[in-house]
Amino acid sequence: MAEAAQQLQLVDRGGACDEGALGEFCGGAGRVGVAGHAYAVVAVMGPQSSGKSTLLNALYGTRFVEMDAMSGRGQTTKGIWLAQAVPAQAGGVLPLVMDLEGTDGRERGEDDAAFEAQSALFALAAADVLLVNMWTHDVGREHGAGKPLLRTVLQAHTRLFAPTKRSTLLFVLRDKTRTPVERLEEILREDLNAIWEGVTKPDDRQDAALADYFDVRVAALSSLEHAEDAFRTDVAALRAQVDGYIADAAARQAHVPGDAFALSTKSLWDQVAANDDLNLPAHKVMVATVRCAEIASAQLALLQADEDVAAMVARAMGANVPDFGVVLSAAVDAAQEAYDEDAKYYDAAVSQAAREKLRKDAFAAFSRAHGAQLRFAAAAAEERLVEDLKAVGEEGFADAAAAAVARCLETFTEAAVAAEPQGSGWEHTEAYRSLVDATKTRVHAATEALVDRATTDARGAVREVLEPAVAALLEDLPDDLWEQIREVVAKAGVEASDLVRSKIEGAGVDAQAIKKACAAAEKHARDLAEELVRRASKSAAALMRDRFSAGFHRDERGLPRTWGASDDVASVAEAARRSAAKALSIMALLRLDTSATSAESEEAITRATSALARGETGACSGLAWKGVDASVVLLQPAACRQAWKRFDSDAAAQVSQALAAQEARRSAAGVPAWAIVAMLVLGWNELWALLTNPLLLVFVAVLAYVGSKLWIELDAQEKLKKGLIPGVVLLSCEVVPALTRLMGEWLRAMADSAEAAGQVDIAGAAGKAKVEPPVERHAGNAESIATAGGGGNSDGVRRRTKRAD
Ligand SMILES: Nc1nc2c(ncn2[C@@H]2O[C@H](COP(=O)(O)OP(=O)(O)O)[C@@H](O)[C@H]2O)c(=O)[nH]1
Ligand SMILES: [Mg+2]
Repeated sequence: MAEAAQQLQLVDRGGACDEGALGEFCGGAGRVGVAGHAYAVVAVMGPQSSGKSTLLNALYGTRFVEMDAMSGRGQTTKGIWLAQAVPAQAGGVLPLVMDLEGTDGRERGEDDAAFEAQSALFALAAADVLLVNMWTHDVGREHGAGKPLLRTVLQAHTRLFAPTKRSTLLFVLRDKTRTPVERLEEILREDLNAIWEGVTKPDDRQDAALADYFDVRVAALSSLEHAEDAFRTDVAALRAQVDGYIADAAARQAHVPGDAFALSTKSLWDQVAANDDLNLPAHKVMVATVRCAEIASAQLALLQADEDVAAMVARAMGANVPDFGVVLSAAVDAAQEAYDEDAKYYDAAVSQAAREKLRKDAFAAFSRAHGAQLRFAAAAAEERLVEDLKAVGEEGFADAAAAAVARCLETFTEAAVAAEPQGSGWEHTEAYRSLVDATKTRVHAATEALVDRATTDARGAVREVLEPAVAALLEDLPDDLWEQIREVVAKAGVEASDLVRSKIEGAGVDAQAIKKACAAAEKHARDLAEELVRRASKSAAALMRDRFSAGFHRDERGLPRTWGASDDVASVAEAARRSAAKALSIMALLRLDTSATSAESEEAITRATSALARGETGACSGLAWKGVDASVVLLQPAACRQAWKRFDSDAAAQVSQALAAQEARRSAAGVPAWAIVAMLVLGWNELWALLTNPLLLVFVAVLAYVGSKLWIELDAQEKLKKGLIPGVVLLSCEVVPALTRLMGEWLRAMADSAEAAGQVDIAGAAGKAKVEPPVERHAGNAESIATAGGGGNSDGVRRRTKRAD
């Protein structure tokens, strides 16, 4: 066995163990670090210079330092040495050989006894096969190096608390004698048993036999010095024997896996050096725990560094990845498998725990991506719901919406489950709950949209019906306007409500919502009417004007009026103004609800508008109508006054025009043409006499003027229409008073003009004004009516009425 072997000073003489060097020793291809359980530790202990190093070197081809035979005996191996030997056959169990500083060293002091005990304990704990190297002649001798050595071994053993492994104690008797090995073995066993009896044992193991813990074997070697060939032959046989033991040990997997050898060995020595009792099972668990965790974290790091996985996770952060769960699960499974491969030699319970932790940690490392996947899944499901809801019609909306929601949740659940590999510990309850809330909101919104559509349609229908109806009523402005508007509004409201109901009832909208939508449609009819009326109230003046015109320019039968000379323009105008005032009172307040106004407030409004008609503006001087809610006021007093003013100036102009037309008619009414012709034919002589006599001419002219005035004053043409005789009778009765009146007026006029001599005659612009009294002129002046206000105006009309009478 001359192959080279790597070796290392595991523990130096100072008792220090270099972990780094040990790690290096174990690492690399073909080293113990990758050997799994296919290695075994063979340690040797024995008296100083008993040929231990020589034996190991011979057995394993190691190069432990031997004492030079020529320079005499002395300590050569310092501390504890470790070498990796070459297996007996390729792929065989790897022997790790440990050479210990010998016992009974004469060159070491008291402290060395402690070191010896520690190294014995260490060797016992670490080795699968412990070679005890003795001189054959020491066997059975009381004072040789044999007994203390045995005691050391067995005492060390008592410090191994409840060891579970059976070690092989192989006694190698050097420089064998003629005494048969069997005999030597017998003596050795006797000695061992005697020492074992004296060893203090744990309470629960008082009856334990030596054989329970050790496989005791004995081998004897020829002397290297005296029979080298025989020595080599014996060594070869011994090697084969030891190879058998270490193969058994490896098969039993009695020690930690090779990758934990450094950790375990270093930890063992540290405990031994600290003089702690060794608990090998606990030590094994510790080593397994550390190593399994290391293996797991190495696999986790590999998983996270995996480019495919990283790319998939990056995609998963930005979009829905359908095979997220599958890919991740496969990756984690692979990591776990790799872990299993590395951790298979370790304590099963420890390994399993670390395995589960690896799975959990692995998934935890991707939990953000999982969260993103859940969000994407929820968003996609919600998007689908929105599309589905859009496609749902009014009929059976509720059922279709419920089905769409179910589909949405199902889609999400499927995606969520797919993104949740077994053992990930991931779940989607929270996301599901949020999605349920979101679906509720979506369905609610869709229902509202449906109701909105129905309401909008109903509104359109209401407007179509209501607008022309109300407009027509406002145009007519009947006295029972409000009653009629209320009727129209109620009808339109019911129609709208029916329309809404018919549209959403089949949708499965709840009764409460239907009721609300119907009420809204009805309210809309009312609001629309209010809007129309409010808008109309802004042109109250125009409404009054129309109403005035209707009364003033048309008679009771609705025919256009022509103003005859005897028509009472003033009283017709007054009646029309009263009617206009009534229109104003109608338009002043909103009476869509019967309870909107009280009898008192109605009366107050009527009083105020009537007063306006009479030309009294004081009744409309307040800021607001007393006892009337502001919400039902269309025209406050000031607005009424203003509207009335605007109307009044228009009305006055109309009255003025009518008066002017009447006046014109009076002027145009002269002697009929036939009379003139008759006069010309019949009275030619008289005419000639008249033309030739100036006095007679003046008299006739005056008579003609007076006659024409009387003709007009008496409205002779009209009276003659009743028949010649009755007409003449009527005229004859009125001639004298009319003449008297005319004479009076002329005289008064003459007196006034004498008084105002030198003053500018305002009425002078009109030639006919010279014969009209100033009062009449004033009343007939449209401009003055318009600017003088209601009082002056009505006064003028009254005076004119008097005159007409
Ligand atoms: N008589 C005899 N001497 C040996 C034998 N093996 C080794 N030696 C000698 O014993 C001395 C000490 O050997 P060494 O291996 O250094 O002993 P260690 O201190 O126990 O490691 C050396 O000089 C060896 O030549 C042997 O089998 N018989
Ligand atoms: Mg040595």
